[in-house]
Amino acid sequence: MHRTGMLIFLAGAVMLLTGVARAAEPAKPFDPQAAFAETDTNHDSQIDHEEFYARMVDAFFAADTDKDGFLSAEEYGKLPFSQSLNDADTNHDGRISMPEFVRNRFRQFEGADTDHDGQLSLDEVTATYEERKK
Ligand SMILES: [Ca+2]
Ligand SMILES: [Ca+2]
Ligand SMILES: [Ca+2]
Repeated sequence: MHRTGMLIFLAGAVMLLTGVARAAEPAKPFDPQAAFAETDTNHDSQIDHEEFYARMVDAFFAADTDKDGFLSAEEYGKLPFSQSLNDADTNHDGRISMPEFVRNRFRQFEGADTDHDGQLSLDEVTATYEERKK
């Protein structure tokens, strides 16, 4: 009994802390150019697999607002480049796990890499974003 109460208390405390951290960052509309600059951590004007993976992990945790380790349809739908949930939900449990998310986004990476050099240029990213918006 006590143990359960403590766990609920801890979960509440964690949510409170992440909520406070989140409130410090103002919500802004998705800007492919800004996102590109943030993702290109070594500033070589290309997004390689490693940089992309780091960004996707960050995106997953930021989108998982209830911190249950999965993205619900609603959480997933708020992310840029999200298509239908079914497209990413390979085990069909109605939610997106981190491996499902990363697999889905790497498929998009391959699709966006039109010159097939294994990296994304800003042109490749913006072209894909403009394409998706239509
Ligand atoms: Ca880079
Ligand atoms: Ca799933
Ligand atoms: Ca490329």
